[in-house]
Amino acid sequence: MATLLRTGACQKAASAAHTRAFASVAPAVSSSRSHKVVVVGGGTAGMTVSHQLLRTGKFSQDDIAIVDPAEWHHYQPGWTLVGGGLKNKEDLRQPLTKLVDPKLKFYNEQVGAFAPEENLITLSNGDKVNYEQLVVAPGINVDTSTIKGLPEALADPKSLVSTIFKYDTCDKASRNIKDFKKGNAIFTHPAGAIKCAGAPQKIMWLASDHWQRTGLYNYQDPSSSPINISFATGLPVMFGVPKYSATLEALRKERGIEGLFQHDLIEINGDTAIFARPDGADKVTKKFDLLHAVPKMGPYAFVKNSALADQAGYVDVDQATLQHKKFANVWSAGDASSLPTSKTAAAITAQAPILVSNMLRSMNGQEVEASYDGYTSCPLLTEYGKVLLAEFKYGGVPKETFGKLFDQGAPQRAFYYLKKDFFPWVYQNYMVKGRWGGPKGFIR
Ligand code: UQ1
Repeated sequence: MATLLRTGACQKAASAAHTRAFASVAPAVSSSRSHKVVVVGGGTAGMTVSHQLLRTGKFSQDDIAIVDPAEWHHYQPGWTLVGGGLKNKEDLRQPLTKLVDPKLKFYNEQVGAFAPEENLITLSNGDKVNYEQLVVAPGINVDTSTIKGLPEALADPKSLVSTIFKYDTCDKASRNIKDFKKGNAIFTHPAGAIKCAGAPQKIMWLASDHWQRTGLYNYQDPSSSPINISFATGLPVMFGVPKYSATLEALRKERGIEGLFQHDLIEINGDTAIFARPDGADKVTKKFDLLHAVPKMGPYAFVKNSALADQAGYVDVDQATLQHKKFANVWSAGDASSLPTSKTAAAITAQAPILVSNMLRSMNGQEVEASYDGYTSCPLLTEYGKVLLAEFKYGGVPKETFGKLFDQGAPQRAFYYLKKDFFPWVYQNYMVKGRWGGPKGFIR
């Protein structure tokens, strides 16, 4: 598809040159690479924002441009379901060229650099693209090389090392869990910011449930089971929100899972996992037979090294308006933003409409509104058939959609079907098209 589009563009350029040759007029210089809005990133945030902007009806053909070098758009929240053997990974991706509305200009290219003082970006092919408004939403880098030995272990088809945080290995996680009959299984969660902070343990809850159902693990008497399970997390607690953390900590104990808190995986060496401890304490080594590892994550270099970044390297936006703190025509949402909330697709359901509304207000000379409260959500699979639907805002304060109907502090069967069936469906059919507002429902 990308090739087709490029061919189309070339043909247009060729016929324009032909016309000019006849009229013997000097060619105009790149006048078309100028847009009202440029959106960097064709992931969840970039696609949702672009299509919501388009659906306001205030933009014409090519007024809005999307920049992304990727061939595929992935539904990443589904990779946990792949790891749990509940979905095929191929069903959770679509060619980006197919998803981008034809009214949008699509640059299938990487960003080289930002020049916010000049209202332009440079693509890695050297082209300059001008904008009136810029949305920066390229996501974060899930960098497997942040753990020594991890890239090699993941690439080895025979190793029982996997991660659901990568398309390439999310199905390996499922195979490893099914093939595993005996030994130490370690599931890790790194120190530092990651996307979907619940996923590292979702895969563990599913694995323990699977092993329990197949007679390889006994919740009541784990020490007599052929499999031992440990959760090694860089954090001091199971989850950042006290209400849900209490439930998850109780569940960990109920299932006899060892909790290794403030253990941050830094290296894999054969069948040994090496963990850093806080405050200069000695490293801890553990033998494993199965390892589910979660890499550290961080901003991409082209964001981190730009004038748009805060100290940590994220796009420095106001936490309530999503407007950049220095450049009033720059906006951000999603994983690349500095918004101090948990990085999820659910968060983008709340962020995107606020970004869109504030950008339009700003273009009309109106004041922006401080309306984002940090809403985010993490549907935590705790077993095959149950999900704990954590929903919260800034400060780790619960903000629950179904609190009147269900106890959201406990895993529920209905939420399992939301996570497994409804969210993937509504995402592919409505959210990427700008027509899903999360807890607020469908948009027009
Ligand atoms: C949501 O809208 C959404 O988007 C499709 C998700 O998918 C990743 C979610 O996980 C959640 C929790 C929401 C929020 C919507 C409701 C109805 C709670």
